[in-house]
Amino acid sequence: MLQDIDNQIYNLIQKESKRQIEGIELIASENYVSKAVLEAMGSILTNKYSEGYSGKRYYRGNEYIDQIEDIAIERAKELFKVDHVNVQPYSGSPANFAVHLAFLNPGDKTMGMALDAGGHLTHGFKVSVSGKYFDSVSYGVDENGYINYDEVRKLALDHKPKLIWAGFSAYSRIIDWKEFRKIADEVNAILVADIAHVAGLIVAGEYPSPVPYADIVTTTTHKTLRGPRGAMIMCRKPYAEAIDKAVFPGSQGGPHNHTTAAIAVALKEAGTEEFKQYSKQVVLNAKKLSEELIKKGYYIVSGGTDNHLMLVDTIKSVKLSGKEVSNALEKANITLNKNTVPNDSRKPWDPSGVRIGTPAITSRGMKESDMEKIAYFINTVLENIENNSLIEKIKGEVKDFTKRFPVPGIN
Ligand code: DSN
Repeated sequence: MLQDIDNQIYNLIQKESKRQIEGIELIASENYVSKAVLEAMGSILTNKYSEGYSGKRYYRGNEYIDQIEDIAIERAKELFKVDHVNVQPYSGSPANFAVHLAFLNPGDKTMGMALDAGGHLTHGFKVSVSGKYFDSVSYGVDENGYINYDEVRKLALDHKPKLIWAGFSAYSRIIDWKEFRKIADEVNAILVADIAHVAGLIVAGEYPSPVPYADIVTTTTHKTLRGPRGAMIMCRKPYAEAIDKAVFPGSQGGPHNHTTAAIAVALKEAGTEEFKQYSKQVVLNAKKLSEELIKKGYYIVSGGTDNHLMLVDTIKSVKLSGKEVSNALEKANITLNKNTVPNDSRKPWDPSGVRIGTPAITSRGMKESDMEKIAYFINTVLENIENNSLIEKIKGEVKDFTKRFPVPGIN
């Protein structure tokens, strides 16, 4: 047993488990997986090498791995209604890199949402390979925090990118996938939708699907989809070969078969009525939490949310940076991440806001009335940021509060 062989690591896992139980997890990209997903993830499938694809492997002994990968692919095809799925990307960033590799040569143009507007590093940010090896152009959001499709169109027409990315890490509104399709057609670009954040909501019908409009759809599997840390690339048939080649051998080696099996399990769970209800509640909770924070005088970018997350401009709200806010809340067992806000004058390491998400707390069974309590905890800590004994008292209240909500996969 791990406890006997490596007590040091065992103890740290126990401590992390306690931290997950006793805290309020508001990081918008995190979630708690089921025991079934954990079991597949921690299985002997990690022992096997399987470079290649089902029926076309470079190593022998892949009879069962092929079946597992086929099941994961079929489940994803059915849930997302797509022609082709690659379930091998190790995570979101390698998946997005593979898309660039599939269609662009170094120096070619790629276009995505700016990081400070809510986009992702891998959509062309200058320190990522997507911005270093490719010529990247970024679009932002308007003064109300919404994507301005006229600006996107103008940039596309001016720069003629080969790839246009639609998708985000910190945008709380609905994306007009159809409008992106029109823009991509006007400049003959390939449209890539990155649905990492909202994949689970899409499956449950709580967020519009880009599948009718996008050529390629990438997603991680561990956020609202509530699976293991991994990713998938879905695409229309004509792009399938280029995508598969870009993943293997283009940018990866052997697939992580234990992850593939856990993705298959998560996709099965995502097809259930329980998951639909869960996803509905994720959005209801996010709306309620943003309303409660607004009532307390907080400034939410774009004035609210249509999905599972919101961005709070903490400088405007409480005259504290995102770093100060996230550090203070952590002392009270409330975890979230500092985040840039649109047109941020501060740097990502110490930006003007924080991002808040409801997928993890909803997996613990929290409902709208619990959002009132969470807004109260957040506000009390931030109004008393110098008062360590009060923050310690709130930490105690947070621990008591979380006892009512078991963590899937743990207790
Ligand atoms: N780190 C993920 C997030 O928090 O949104 C994206 O890569």
